[in-house]
Amino acid sequence: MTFVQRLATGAERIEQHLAEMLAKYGPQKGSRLNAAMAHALLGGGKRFRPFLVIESAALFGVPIESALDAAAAFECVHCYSLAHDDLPSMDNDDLRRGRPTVHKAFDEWTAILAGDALLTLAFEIMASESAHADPVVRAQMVALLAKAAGGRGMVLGQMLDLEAEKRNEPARPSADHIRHLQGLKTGALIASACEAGAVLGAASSVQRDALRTYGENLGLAFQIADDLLDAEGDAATMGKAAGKDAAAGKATLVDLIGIENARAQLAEAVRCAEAALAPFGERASPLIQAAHFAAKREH
Ligand code: GRG
Repeated sequence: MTFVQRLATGAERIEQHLAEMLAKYGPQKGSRLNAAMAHALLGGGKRFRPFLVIESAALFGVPIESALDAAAAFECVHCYSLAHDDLPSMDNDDLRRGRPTVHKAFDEWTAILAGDALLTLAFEIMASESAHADPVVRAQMVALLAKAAGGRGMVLGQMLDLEAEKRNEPARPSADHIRHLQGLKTGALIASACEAGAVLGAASSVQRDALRTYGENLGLAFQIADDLLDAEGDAATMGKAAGKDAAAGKATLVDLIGIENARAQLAEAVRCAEAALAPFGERASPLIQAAHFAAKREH
């Protein structure tokens, strides 16, 4: 099975589980809130973060069935963040995953509430007995997800990003500042998804740190690849259709360090991601392929 097939097979499985979780813990079927949450959560997306939870856990012999709840919880947080990121007051996007964004398909207040409900759904799933038999492990997973998503993680990254875009603060962002905000906005959830697999698998602290290091470098590669795609798209169209960040007047890492340096940093991030997995040998092959996949970002 190729990596893309493996990712797609996992995505089908997670899609089914997400639908089950929404039916089990979500608002009444047929209600407007349920429909908006389903719109945000189901029918699209690579399901990359769930894949990372499942494959990281598999390194420690955890079967996919035992990792599905944790994987779904990460995807709920991701989908909430996309629904809110797309709002008129944030990125103001009309399309997501080839379909109207939640506020376009419904309205703004429904999109806000659907996002809120997806965020809390994530924690209900993670705290449920089926997420892990041991309540201590469940509490660790809840804490890991909260830290990644919250005011010292993804939300802070979004805050710094919007401060840069809408308030021009800082006036001259450094490459380090951009890396820091991207590490929080995109990287925190990706790195924690990898670490969550280790927690599910009762990994040693050394193994857990290795998965975290892998995930941090993977997140970095994911984001640099996205910036490069944006920049190379601009170059290819000679500025006729500027990438979203450029159009928003946002400085990207590529603006500050140039395409060649960004490519070099991307290669280095993939190399560090691979190196972190060396102790796991051949078994880490799906995760190594995931790093190369993220670095391509043609998807
Ligand atoms: C609103 C609190 C809050 C946070 C927003 C949405 C977000 C945090 C970050 C994503 C911003 C963004 C568009 C970054 C570019 C790369 C990226 C993370 C794309 C979306 O993730 P994918 O490619 O999407 O995994 P799918 O649809 O496959 O799930």
